Amino acid sequence: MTDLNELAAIVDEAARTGTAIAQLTDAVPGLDPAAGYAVQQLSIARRLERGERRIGVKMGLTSRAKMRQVGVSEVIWGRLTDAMRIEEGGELSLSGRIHPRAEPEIAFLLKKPLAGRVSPAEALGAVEAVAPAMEVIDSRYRNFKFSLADVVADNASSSGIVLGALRPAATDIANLGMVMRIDGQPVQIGSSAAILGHPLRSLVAAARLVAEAGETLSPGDIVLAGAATEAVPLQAGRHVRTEIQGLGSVAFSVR
Ligand code: OOG
Ligand code: MG
Repeated sequence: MTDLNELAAIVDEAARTGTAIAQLTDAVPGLDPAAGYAVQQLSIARRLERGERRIGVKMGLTSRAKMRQVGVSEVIWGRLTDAMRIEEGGELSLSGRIHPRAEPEIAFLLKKPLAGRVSPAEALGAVEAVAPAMEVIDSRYRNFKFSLADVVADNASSSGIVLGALRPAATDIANLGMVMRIDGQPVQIGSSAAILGHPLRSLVAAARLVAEAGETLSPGDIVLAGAATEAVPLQAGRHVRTEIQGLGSVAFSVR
């Protein structure tokens, strides 16, 4: 029998030290997505034991562009901790990271608990604010290659998040143009409509998926809706900025 705790220690150690590893499914071909989520939960427990604090969740593979880029076509989710926060306008260090990529995101900040099967209107009712955001993903697997169970076990490649200024929950986010630039050059252009047709659907899915894991979204939680475009590799010295129509911009520098 596979020891899920052992697998959790492997992905956690890879993330903690920034060391690439083989896909877990190479050694454990029978690892299914449910076991992958169990590994994720155990690996996050290790982070919490080290003093990190849970700050919300991130949804992943909620757009065609993302699914195509990584070759996995299933919506996934992961857990965010305070250690992943990057200050808006601040610096992201490459040290301790393997092959980080940036992607444009929309973030929800919640004011009410949310879990289970909820309507888009109920989901919106739990939102305190929305914000332009970027996520830094850094798969712990060599060459950024993984199966569904692998990426789920690896906490959906979570590595960093940066949030821009908060906007009212009533802001229309259905179809907002977004541009991500590196050193001023556009590297990705997309629309929030690429996120499951409407980013709010991603929050609806988050409520359902966390409930399946016996958890809830809580007041104060951040929920990332998932990238609308492909992610772009990062190099030292670059400035990364995303502007979202009507939401403003968010930026960081890489060192
Ligand atoms: C998995 C994480 C996907 C998103 O926004 O779609 C994700 C990956 O691409 O490595 O964060
Ligand atoms: Mg993402």
